[in-house]
Amino acid sequence: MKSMKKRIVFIILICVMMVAGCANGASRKVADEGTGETKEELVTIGFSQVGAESDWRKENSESMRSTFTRDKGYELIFEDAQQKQQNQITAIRTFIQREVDYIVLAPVTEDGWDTVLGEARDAGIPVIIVDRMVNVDDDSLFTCWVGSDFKLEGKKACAWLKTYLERQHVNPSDVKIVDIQGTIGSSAQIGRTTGLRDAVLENGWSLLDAVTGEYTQAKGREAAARLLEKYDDINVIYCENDNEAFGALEAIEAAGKKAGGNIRAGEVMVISFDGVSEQALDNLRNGSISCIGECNPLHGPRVRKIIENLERGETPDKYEYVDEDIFSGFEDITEITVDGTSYPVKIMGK
Ligand code: GZL
Repeated sequence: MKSMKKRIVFIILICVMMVAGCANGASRKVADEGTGETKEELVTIGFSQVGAESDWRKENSESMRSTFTRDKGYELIFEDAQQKQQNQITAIRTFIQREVDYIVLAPVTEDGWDTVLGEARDAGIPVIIVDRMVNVDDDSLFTCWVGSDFKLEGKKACAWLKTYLERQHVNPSDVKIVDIQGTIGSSAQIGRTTGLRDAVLENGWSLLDAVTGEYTQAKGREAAARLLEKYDDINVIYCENDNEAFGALEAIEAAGKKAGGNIRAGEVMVISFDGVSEQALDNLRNGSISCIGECNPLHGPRVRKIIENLERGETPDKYEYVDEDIFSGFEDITEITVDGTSYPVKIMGK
């Protein structure tokens, strides 16, 4: 009787565990090598993160950490590369040695990944690219990518700028722009820079100079100060993320100028990207930053959906683009058009 009772209890336990496991949407049931009994195993994810250079990055890291928790059936191994590609390559090799179930890579720049992604493929470990893109000869080196259309972000911000300048009757030949770029060679920098350069050519604006701010406030301030010293006719500073814009605002004030939209009165307009912090949204409300192209950092749930698909043996989309808005504090521009498509502008109330 006893053994029968034990067997019934055992079967009930397995059923409970399987139901609980399904509810989690992760963890795997595996046979214990010793006893042969079924046991739960967490899905292990090795995540190589760029660093902690910006508010966006911190939000992105938090999104990944709060999504891949043990109670949801995951073990997350988080490696911060401090913005160095070699650290990411080392982290990926460590993940391979630890035989993780998935590798998630947020690549600092686009080039230089073919060899290490080949090692991950040879080890049979799926690689999900998140945020920025990798530039590889063979796209079977990664399973899929999820992130932003950075060139569209740049186009939207420049479409807003064009609309604004026309409303203010500013002559295109009087528009003198400097570009504080992101990390050179990163997809976000390449896309936002290209969006600006195309708009400069299309609209007859002047792009006086471009200098990297490495997506940080300190470097953004240094770059803006140098440019304001070098050129006395700058009236638009295009910052490739909010932290650079915060630095540029400090430099504008230190140069005895005023940040704002009234270019004809000598104000310096600041354009930016991300829109993830209250500080950025407050700058929109007080007009010191005129427009922000949204860049959404909340990739944790998106990556989890991809992994759950893969766990079920399904094939995710190779490329998944995130829909994003554009923000401003100037109430009279409520939509912009890019390549024939209209996009609403989210007005940040005072
Ligand atoms: C964009 C992301 C960029 C952000 C910056 O998806 O890669 O890197 O715009 C961040 O804030 O540092």
